[in-house]
Amino acid sequence: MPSTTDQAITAWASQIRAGEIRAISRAITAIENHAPEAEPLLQALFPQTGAAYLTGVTGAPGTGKSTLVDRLAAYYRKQSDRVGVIAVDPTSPYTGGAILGDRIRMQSHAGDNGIFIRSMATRGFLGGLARATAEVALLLDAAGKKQILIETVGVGQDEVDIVRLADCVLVVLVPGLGDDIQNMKAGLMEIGDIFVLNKADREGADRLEEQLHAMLALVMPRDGWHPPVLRTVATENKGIDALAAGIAKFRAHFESSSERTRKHAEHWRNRLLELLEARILDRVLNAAGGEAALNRLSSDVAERRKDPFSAVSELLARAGLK
Ligand SMILES: Nc1nc2c(ncn2[C@@H]2O[C@H](COP(=O)(O)OP(=O)(O)OP(=O)(O)O)[C@@H](O)[C@H]2O)c(=O)[nH]1
Ligand SMILES: [Mg+2]
Repeated sequence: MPSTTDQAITAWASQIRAGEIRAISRAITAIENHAPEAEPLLQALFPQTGAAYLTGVTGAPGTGKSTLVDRLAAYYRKQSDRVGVIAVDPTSPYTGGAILGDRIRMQSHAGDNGIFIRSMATRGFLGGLARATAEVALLLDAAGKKQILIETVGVGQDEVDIVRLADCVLVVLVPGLGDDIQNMKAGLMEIGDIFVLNKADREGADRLEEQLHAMLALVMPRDGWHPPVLRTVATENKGIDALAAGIAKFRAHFESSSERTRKHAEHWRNRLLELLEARILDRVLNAAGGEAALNRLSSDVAERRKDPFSAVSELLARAGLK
């Protein structure tokens, strides 16, 4: 893209702040592709961020996460909050279906400029999916979305990293599937701030709720917060108000606590380390002949002409870092 001058970035940033959908979409593509203009753009937008509340929605495939997100989004729109939705599609052979599913549901919000929905594929990401999701959340925050909902399938480390980003984490369970709660990732139990018992219209809801309470009794409350179990029937819009109230209660509980500040500082610490790593690598490899020096030193080490520690020192010295 040729238009990466300061002026172009400034103009682009103001379109994003105004909530212009095309400008936002273009920025997400830049973030996904790790394009060079993404960094100055986020830099320009950063001062306008920090007001959004991020809710992560995770759980096994097919538990009704998208339906819940859709209903919560509608709830927040009714409160006049602008909403951003990031659906991180699972790496599965059904990707077409998952994306299509989001599109179909999106239609219920068609024509509403106060909501922005984007699916991100989990395959082939440069620099990590968690990074891209964090940056897209920052972008939507700058675009004035006060509620940001992030849907992920709670399976891999990537998803857990994404969910860590959220201010409030909803873990979605359903009767039948979750009969054997012991099979549930122990990690999920620990990251859940609220447990959503969806498809409560199905048989086995009582049993699942009992099991959940038994398991939760063993989890230490964080800063006095005991994760509640809330029942929903997302398809019938049942329990959504109570769920939104639960999220608001959690938010109020932690608004004043040091936990939230600590969590944000930890997030930025990790991000700064990533950025630092990227910058240092960039300096070393982009210094004149850096790539060639790396190749030459690699052979030297492989053939025992040099030890790896002196080789790294040499690379750092070449870039003026030592
Ligand atoms: N009976 C019943 N069905 C539901 C409920 N909520 C969602 N469903 C149905 O469950 C199926 C899966 O719903 P989705 O919202 O796509 O689930 P998901 O967790 O987003 O699925 P993936 O993104 O593929 O992991 C759909 O057919 C929904 O209509 C509910 O409360 N009760
Ligand atoms: Mg889904």
